Amino acid sequence: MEKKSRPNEPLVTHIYTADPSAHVFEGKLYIYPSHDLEHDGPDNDNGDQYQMEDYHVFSMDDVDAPCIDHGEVLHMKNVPWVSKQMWAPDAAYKNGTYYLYFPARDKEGIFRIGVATSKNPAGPFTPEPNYIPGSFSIDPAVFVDDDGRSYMYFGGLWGGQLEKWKTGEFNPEGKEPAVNEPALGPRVAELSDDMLTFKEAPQEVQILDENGNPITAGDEDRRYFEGPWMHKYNGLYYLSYSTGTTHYLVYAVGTNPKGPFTYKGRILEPVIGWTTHHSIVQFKDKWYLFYHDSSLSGGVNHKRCIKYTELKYNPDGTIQTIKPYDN
Ligand code: FUB
Repeated sequence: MEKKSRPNEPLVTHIYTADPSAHVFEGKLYIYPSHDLEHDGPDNDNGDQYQMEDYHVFSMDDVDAPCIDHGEVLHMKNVPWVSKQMWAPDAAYKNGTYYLYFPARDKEGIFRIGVATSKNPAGPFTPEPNYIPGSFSIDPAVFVDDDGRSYMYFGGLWGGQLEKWKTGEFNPEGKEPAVNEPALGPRVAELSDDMLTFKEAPQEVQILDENGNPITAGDEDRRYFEGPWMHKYNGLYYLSYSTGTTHYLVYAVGTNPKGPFTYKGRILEPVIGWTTHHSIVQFKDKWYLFYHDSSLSGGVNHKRCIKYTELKYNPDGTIQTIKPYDN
C-alpha cells in the first residue's frame, strides 16, 4: 500500500525531486517537480550539479493521500532544441489542454524555456520543436488570471544566467549590478491565447522596499535570485521568490500582475541544502506551500525531496513565516 502524505515530510522517496509546482486540476493536487539525478560530478555556482534529464508528474487526491508517481512524462532526448539540464518546470491549463513549461540549455549552452502539451494533467507531454521565441534564463511560473489572461514569470541568477541578459542580449560576461544599484528583477511576459508564445517582449519586474525604492543588489535578504511564483489572494497579486545566497523564500505584493510589487516579508526560513524553491496553491479551503529540501539525502544539494506545509495569512493579508523544522 502507498504511504500516506504528511506535512513537512518527503512526499516522494523512490527518486529525488525538487522545485515543486503544485496546481489543482480536475479536483486533485498535481505536482510538477524537477527530477534530481545522482552523480559524482562537480558542485559549483554554475549549477553543474543539477543534471536533470526528464520530468515525472505526481498527484495527490487529498493532502494526506499517497503521492502517486505518474512516471516519466517528458525526456530531453525527445526535445530537439535541448542539450542538457531540464530545470524547474511549471504547468498550466487552458481550453482543454495542459501545458508543461520547462527551462533547459539549448545547443549553445544558453538557457531557454520550452513548452509541451497534453490532454491529461498527468501527461505524457508532447514538446513543441523549438523553445519559446524570446525566452531565456530559468524557472518559468505561469499564472492564469481570473480574466483568462496568462503571464509567465521567469529568471534566475548565476547558473540561471539572468545577469547575462541585462542589456536584452546574451552577454557571456554579464555581471550582477553593483551592491548599491537596483537588483535585477524577474521577467514577465503575457502569453498568447494559444499559450505557446509570448504576446510581447518580456519586461523586468520591479520589486520595491517599504519606501517605494527599488530593492538593491546588495540587499541579499530581500533581493530577487530565482524561483518566482505568482498567486492572487483577496484581489492582490503576490509575487514570491527565493533570495538564493541567503536561502529565504520571500514575497512582495502589488495591484497589477506585472508589478510593481512591494516587499512584505518572509514565507520560509532556510531549509537543509543550498536551494529553496516553492509554489503556493489553494486546495479546498486551505492554502499550501510546496517546497523542497535536501533532508532525504542528508544534505546533498542535488539530491532533494519535495514537501508541503499549510500556509496561513494574517487578517491584514500578510503571510505567517514558516519555520520548516519546528513542528
Ligand atoms: O533545480 C535546479 C535549479 O535549482 C532550479 O531551477 C532553481 O530554482 C534551483 O532550485
